[in-house]
Amino acid sequence: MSEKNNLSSTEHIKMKSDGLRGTLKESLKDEITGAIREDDRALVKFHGMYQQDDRDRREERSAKKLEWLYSFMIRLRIPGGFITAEQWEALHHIAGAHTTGVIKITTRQTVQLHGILKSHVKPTIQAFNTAKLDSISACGDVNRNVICAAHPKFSSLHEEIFEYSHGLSQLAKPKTKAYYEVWLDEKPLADKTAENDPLYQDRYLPRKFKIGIAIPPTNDVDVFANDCGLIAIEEKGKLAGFNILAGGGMGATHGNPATYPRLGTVLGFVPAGEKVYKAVYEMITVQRDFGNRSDRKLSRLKYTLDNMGVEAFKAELEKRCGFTLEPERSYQFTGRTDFYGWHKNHEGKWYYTAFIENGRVHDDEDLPLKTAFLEIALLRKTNFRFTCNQNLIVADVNEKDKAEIHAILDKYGIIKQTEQATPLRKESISCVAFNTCPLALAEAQRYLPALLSKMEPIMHKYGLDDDNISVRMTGCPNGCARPYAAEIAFIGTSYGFYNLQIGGDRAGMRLNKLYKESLGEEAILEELDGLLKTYSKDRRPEETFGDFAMRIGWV
Ligand code: SRM
Ligand code: SF4
Repeated sequence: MSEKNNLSSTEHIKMKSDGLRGTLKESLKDEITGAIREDDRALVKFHGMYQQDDRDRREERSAKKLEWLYSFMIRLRIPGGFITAEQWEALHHIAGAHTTGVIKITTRQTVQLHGILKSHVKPTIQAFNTAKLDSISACGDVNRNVICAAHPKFSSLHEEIFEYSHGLSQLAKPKTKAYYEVWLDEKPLADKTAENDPLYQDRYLPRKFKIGIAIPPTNDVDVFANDCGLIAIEEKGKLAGFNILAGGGMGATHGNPATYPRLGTVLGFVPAGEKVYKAVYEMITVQRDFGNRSDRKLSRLKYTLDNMGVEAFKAELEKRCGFTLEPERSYQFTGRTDFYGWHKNHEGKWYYTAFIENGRVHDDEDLPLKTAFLEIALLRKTNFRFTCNQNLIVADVNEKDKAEIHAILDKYGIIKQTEQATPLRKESISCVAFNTCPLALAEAQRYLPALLSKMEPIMHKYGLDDDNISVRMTGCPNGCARPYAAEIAFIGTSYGFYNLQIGGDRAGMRLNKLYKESLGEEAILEELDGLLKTYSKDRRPEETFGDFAMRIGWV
């Protein structure tokens, strides 16, 4: 069992938190500061929020002897990334009233709102609650937003796996009613035994836990990057069950070789139904009981799995499940790209996937995305789905309404933007980084678009305009844009400098490797020019950049 001595400070905060309540109510009332008490900063994450500050303004504030400009980021729990038109409308107005105004679609199929001042946090949560949206356990040492293949074009399997994403999210939702008391002013329960939580007990998990569900041949969820991944297996047109994998995770720390990104290991097959829930639940309990609780850098499931060994981990899981996993069934992934543009599903409903660069939905002078999607939402003829590539699907459109929706998308330039963005850009992802992420060492979403504009002429020069090489950028090695699973990755080392990693495959089944350390823009472009030139000349037919990089031995 895990180390009981030498628990990390977060473990103590959790244990004495009175079911994640801490002193949050008192912290919120304190008008002297825009921040909350230190212990509450750890607890508020379990409620889906992070205390942040505007990093662009730190120096100026410090010079004026003012405290940093604190605000909060709220991340919603939206399993499977589905919301209704009514909910989109609410999200639009909440973003306008309390936040920077940007609706940020994340790499885990949900949204974040930034820049919420302390006094606005409660009204924001209450407004979300009215719209039947919540942020419970969107962050913290618990199971996070459960992601699943985004596009309903995959026939009835999609509907079923979407149900699993909801079921699993519910199964692993903490039992504490703290969220309802602190943010929604509900009265404490007279009988606290309803809060007894057999899954999380009083210490919750050693670290965050992530579940993703993919439907081959598309790996749009990057299933191997999750602590627990489920790969849907279709047999005779039906969902037979899932290959279950464990131990995916991207986070690493520069200069700490004990930390590393890892792709999940397939443990076996579980038939559809109750056994799937049991297997996932017990995987969480194994991590709860065996995960490292003293060093948070080494506490994710991937380290638990590697410390125990895959066979011992599997044996423990099977013992707790009371059944053995069947041998893994065959599957094949071919890519991770979203299905841009219009596509019809098996029921004749239409779906439009709009390219949203870095997931930032806002009103740009040339591209008023928020205005456009609000206009669509107000028609009440669609739903909306978020993708793990940070894009937005206008969903469930009837044939008779398609022309009307298309006209709105066209009027606001979304069709043009989605059709005309290069495949390189449409395949790219970056994390948030500056100005809100406290861990950022370098820019990401504010810089990648400009870097791509400099890469595109190089791609053009070598006849690679149609090549959708996957490019991912993060402002630090934590891996929020899953960069280690990209063909080309830029991982921030310090302001303006990035490690250049190459050699991932297109389906997210192989990690890339470090090619050159800490390059500035000029050096990056010079390196890429050389690499892309050789790739364009010497690659085999159909060979992708990542495969070529590995074959030729660049890394
Ligand atoms: Fe992440 C921490 C943003 C997906 C690995 N991530 C953070 C924080 C909260 C910084 C912090 O701890 O204070 C970032 C907030 C930035 C901001 O200002 O908004 C942040 N992560 C994001 C998002 C918004 C990136 C994006 O641009 O889309 C993604 C939100 C996902 C969601 O909706 O839940 C996001 N983060 C990921 C992913 C990708 C995934 O899950 O598929 C990963 C890699 C997979 C994994 O977990 O290993 C990821 N985030 C991390 C880590 C490294 C964890 C580790 O095991 O070492 C951290 C740092 C930490 O937890 O200490 C982190
Ligand atoms: Fe912040 Fe690093 Fe995650 Fe980017 S990868 S959002 S810089 S923690």
